[in-house]
Amino acid sequence: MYVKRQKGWEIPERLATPESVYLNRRQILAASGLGLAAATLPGIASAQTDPSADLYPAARNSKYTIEREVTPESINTTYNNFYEFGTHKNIARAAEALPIRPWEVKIDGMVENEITTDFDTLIRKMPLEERLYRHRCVERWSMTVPWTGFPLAELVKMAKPLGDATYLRMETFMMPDVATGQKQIWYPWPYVEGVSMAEATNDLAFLVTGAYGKPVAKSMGAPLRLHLPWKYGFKSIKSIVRFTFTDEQPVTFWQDLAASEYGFWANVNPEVAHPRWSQASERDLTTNEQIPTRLFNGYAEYVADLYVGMEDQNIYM
Ligand SMILES: Nc1nc2c(c(=O)[nH]1)N[C@H]1C(S)=C(S)[C@@H](COP(=O)(O)O)O[C@H]1N2
Ligand SMILES: [Mo]
Repeated sequence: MYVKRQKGWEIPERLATPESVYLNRRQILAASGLGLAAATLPGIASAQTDPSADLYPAARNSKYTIEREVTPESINTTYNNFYEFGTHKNIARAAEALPIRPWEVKIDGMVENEITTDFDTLIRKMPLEERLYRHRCVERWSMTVPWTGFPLAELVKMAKPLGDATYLRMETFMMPDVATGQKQIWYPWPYVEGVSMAEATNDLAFLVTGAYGKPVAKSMGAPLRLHLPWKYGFKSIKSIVRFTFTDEQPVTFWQDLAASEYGFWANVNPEVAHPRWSQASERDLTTNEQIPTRLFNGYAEYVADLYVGMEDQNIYM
């Protein structure tokens, strides 16, 4: 029996996934003293193996509520770019092999104190919230995602960067035996991304730990990935293990591969074409409709002022 229990900040019923219904059921079972019995049921037992599961769902931040429909979870978890597991979209099964516990996160470079922390210790220090964000891939498709996570600015605050630090470099795991894409040595592994300090501390820059009201799926970058909704999707690095504060602009994975096609800034702009295709429109995977692309993916009011005076720097590529 499924008892309906909804607070204002929860995902509306029409958007609720089977899994979030399931999670509610698990919480009800636990509350009624049936937790032990529940643990013997397959599926429920595996939900309990994620040590951060009790942190979800987090309250939604209504500031970022948007007009588009949330993309069904089944699309978001199975249509992915995650080159570590293959150069096609169908990597979800392969990504299940990624061991996400224990997960060590290193914060180093130009900081007061270098920190190595366990992911579960880190997440419990951070203010989790849910945000609905648009995601625009450079390949001209888009989704709308109910992320859970915390502002990247909170991690910066914890790291106490030195005054000279002007960029934040981020790095994905390196495990070629598990992520066999990393055996393709012509790619510059590990995946690297970077942002300026002004970008890192902008309100919109979000470190994701969850989606759809529970820990984020491995295919989407568990246990910790970035989301920068005003930039092309490749900037939103998955499964991060290292944050390095530096005074040098990092060379990113895609820049290293093809600097003339994928730049450092990569801000969404419908009027600046990719060298091989127009960026004027995108396919919304929720509706399968072709829709116009917006400047900064619709987030200009939050970020346009970050780039004033930088027009000579290819900020839209
Ligand atoms: N480590 C890593 N991060 C990555 C990628 C990748 O291949 N490896 N692909 C990027 C690209 S191109 C996109 S569009 C998004 C896709 O995120 P999603 O699969 O959750 O939609 O992840 C980005 N982060
Ligand atoms: Mo992408």
